[in-house]
Amino acid sequence: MRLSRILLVLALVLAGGGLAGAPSVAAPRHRVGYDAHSVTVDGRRVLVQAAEFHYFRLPSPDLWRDILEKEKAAGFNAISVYFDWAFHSPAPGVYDFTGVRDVDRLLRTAEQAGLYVIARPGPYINAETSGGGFPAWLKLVPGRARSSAPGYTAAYRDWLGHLNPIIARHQVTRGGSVLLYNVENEYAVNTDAAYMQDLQDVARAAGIDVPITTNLCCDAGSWSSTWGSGPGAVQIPGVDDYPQSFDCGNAATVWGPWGAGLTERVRDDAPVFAAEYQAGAIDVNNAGYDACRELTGVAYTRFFQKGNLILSGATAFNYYMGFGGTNWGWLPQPNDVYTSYDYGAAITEARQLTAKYDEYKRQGYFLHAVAGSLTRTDPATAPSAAGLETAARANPADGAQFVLVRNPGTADVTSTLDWGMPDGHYLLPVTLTGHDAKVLVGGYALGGQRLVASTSEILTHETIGGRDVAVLYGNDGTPGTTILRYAAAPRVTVLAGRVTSAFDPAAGDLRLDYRHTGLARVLIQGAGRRPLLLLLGTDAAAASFWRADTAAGPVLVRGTDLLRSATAVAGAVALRADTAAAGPVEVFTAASAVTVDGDGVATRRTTSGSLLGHLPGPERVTLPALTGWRQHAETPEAAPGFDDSGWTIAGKTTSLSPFVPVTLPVLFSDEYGFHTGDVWYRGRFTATGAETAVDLNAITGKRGNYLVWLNGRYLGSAAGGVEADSDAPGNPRPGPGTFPVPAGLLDPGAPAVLSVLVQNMGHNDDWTAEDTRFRQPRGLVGARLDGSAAPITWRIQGTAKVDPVRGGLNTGGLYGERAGWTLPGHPDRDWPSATMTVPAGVTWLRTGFRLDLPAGQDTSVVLRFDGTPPAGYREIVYLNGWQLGQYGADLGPQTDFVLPAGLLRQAGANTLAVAVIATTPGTVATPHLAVAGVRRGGVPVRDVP
Ligand code: IPT
Repeated sequence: MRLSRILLVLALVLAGGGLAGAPSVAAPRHRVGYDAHSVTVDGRRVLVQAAEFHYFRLPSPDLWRDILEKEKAAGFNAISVYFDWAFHSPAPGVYDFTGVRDVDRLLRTAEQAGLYVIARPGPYINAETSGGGFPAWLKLVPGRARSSAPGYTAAYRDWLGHLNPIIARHQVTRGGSVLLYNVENEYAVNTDAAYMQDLQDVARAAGIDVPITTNLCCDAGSWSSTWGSGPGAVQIPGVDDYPQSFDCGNAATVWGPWGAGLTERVRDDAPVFAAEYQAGAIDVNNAGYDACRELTGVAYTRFFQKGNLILSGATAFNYYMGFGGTNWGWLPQPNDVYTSYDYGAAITEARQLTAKYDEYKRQGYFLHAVAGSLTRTDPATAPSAAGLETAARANPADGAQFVLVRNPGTADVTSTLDWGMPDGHYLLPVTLTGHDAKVLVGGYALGGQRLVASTSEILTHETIGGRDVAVLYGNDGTPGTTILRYAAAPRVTVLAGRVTSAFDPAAGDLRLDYRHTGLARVLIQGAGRRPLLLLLGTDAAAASFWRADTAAGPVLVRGTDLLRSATAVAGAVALRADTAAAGPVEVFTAASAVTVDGDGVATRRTTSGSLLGHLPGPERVTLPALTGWRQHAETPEAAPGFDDSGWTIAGKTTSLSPFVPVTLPVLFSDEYGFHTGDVWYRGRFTATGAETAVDLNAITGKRGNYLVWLNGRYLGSAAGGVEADSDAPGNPRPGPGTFPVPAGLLDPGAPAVLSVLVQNMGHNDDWTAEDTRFRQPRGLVGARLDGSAAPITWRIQGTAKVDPVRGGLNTGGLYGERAGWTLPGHPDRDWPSATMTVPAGVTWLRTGFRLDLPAGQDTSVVLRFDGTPPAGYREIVYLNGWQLGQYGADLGPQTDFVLPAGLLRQAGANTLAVAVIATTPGTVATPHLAVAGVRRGGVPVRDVP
């Protein structure tokens, strides 16, 4: 390691707030177990509520904390994390776990946020990442991938040998937060039990002692009966389920085409685990991620996710994705995704919270509140309600009932719930809008109260300052009934809203009837129970609450746009919270004073016993215009005289790829160690003058193309071959291009040079565990001259060297990339002012801008192209050297490219570089900066070195 690198690593370690990897000495160790009903920690049942998060899709480690705090604030108690082998390993034996790859820091951040972790190290992860997480160099390792073949085994053992010790020291059993360890991913097609067993043996040998799980594809029977027992079987099998499909283009009408979304039980001795439950979608038909968010929106979230919990009895789930992030650099697998991996998730790529987030919070708080009962239930007799579907589960020990009521149709249904339970038999009016679902609770110990039944759903209940505070909710305008039991008539004071109450002394039932409008407040006192403040609101009112725990008990907060944490400090409660606008804040707390982000808040006590104050909003943000663009022509490789003597000779005649080259030599770029981004070829031959055309074949992956020059003359471009071409015997010549040779261009007997720029859009995944798919080559796979048999000798050039900070997936082999034109320090003062008019080939644009964004607030900035993406060229965008986006009509619908704080210097100078790759001459679009969201608060974000 060079000294500068050592110093850099040291700086990163110190910036991370501690010595990477040092186990925290005082951390308590815990026991993780499980039975047929749930996972347990120290014998206590845990309802695992996980959101999937990919650190490798958010290249700014301080922002990991932002997202994890947002997941926690929605009620999730866990994240599920893939570890992307390719992201850490640019070459065999080379592993990087520093900077944006510092997974030790990620796991520490999860611990600090109070989130369990489901660790998913693959080796295969799918996840729409290039190679499905396999580093492209694995294409050159003999032995079928995802099997116990020796070459593959040695490779993945090396990966896990680096990663497992980091995961191991962060296990719950050692005071960390890794709760489960997931081997492989949807190992559905191959059936190599020895491989599955070895992954587990390797993990155990590295000290992994938490339960091992795997995510089965689609339904429990998809591999073989040995999933339940026998070699390769895991302790807690999980099942993936995507009931809404990925048809974002038809979001308005799609409803469960891929099944009812019920997680199957795989083993009788393990809990039902929804290992990946759909919470968004990849945008396979370029509809845009807002359409994917609609496809998997609030109605879906209520109907399917609530339904699954009660119908399947799952007590562990992982919503895929909680936050999708960005396929920066050459991270994406080319067939299904583009730069954005927003996924239509509840938290957008620009880190903004959506209506779906509100729904997660309503469900997440509920599950948090009732977990003690809901983690040990059996199916129970369901109440009936005409026109509605019902199902129920009950806890045999405490008798609590959880009743699913859902409306399978699209029209509103008003019905009567005929509900028999230990506390009595009730007929209760219910109204459900189309496709809505509720989980109602009866016979339940709600804090110090007895909840007989309610047709409102529980958001949460807390014991705060010696009284219970419960928040119940229902759709705006619908009726609600809540029945509580008392030995004698309690004192009922309606503090706000219209609520009628009646006490039935025979049953001991206090019945409250109301309509859900705004937020009604009822104080119930006496009758031998501690006081209860009942807050009855609409869905929107429920979503306005935030909860957090402190050492002095929980707090509830209304009026902020996020509550990141709460701490009890000497009679006060210190909140970390975000606001989108100035406005009132209400805090339900035992404390007598409130601070927000360190500032005292003047408050007064309300009749509800809460503290009411006022919070400021964020400052207005103005972003600079992007001006002063400079332009530089590129593509010197097209010129016949270009010096390629330093390039690699491409002369191999054999390859490990099952793909048979159309012509020899083998020109597959991976064979020569060029795995990422654009690759140049230069072929030399002696002209005869009889050449009529150049015939090429190239495989780029979907959305790729290649550009061809002969003796410096641009001949045109063609689309590269795609994934399907690897296993189609009837299509032995993928990505064909025939380029007529212009008359007079070649002199008989003279040397001629063919220059070809081939885009490698990323590597196919290996979902089907077939080498044909994963080992499909990239680059030229055939080259012939029509009219001449003259041999062509080739040289190849790709990425010049791995960027020590940004990693092996950041840049490809464009001249500007090899020469550092992407980097902030590159001297571009001599570049002429941009005309924005470009010839076919590669042209670079650069500009700089300064930001001085207000401190103490979170400004999410995007680079925005106006109008629809253009045909004929694509733009690769680099911010301060980091490749953050690819824009163009044939790449997808994306027009906004997130510039994450940390990579974006929020106070200082920034450099934008854009590589324009044009297949035809034209005028290019220039982007501008735009704000995707502003909040007062946020987390401190330091510049990524
Ligand atoms: C499931 C994969 O396990 C996950 O990695 C990701 O690719 C997801 O799909 C789609 O985004 S596979 C399932 C859809 C069959």
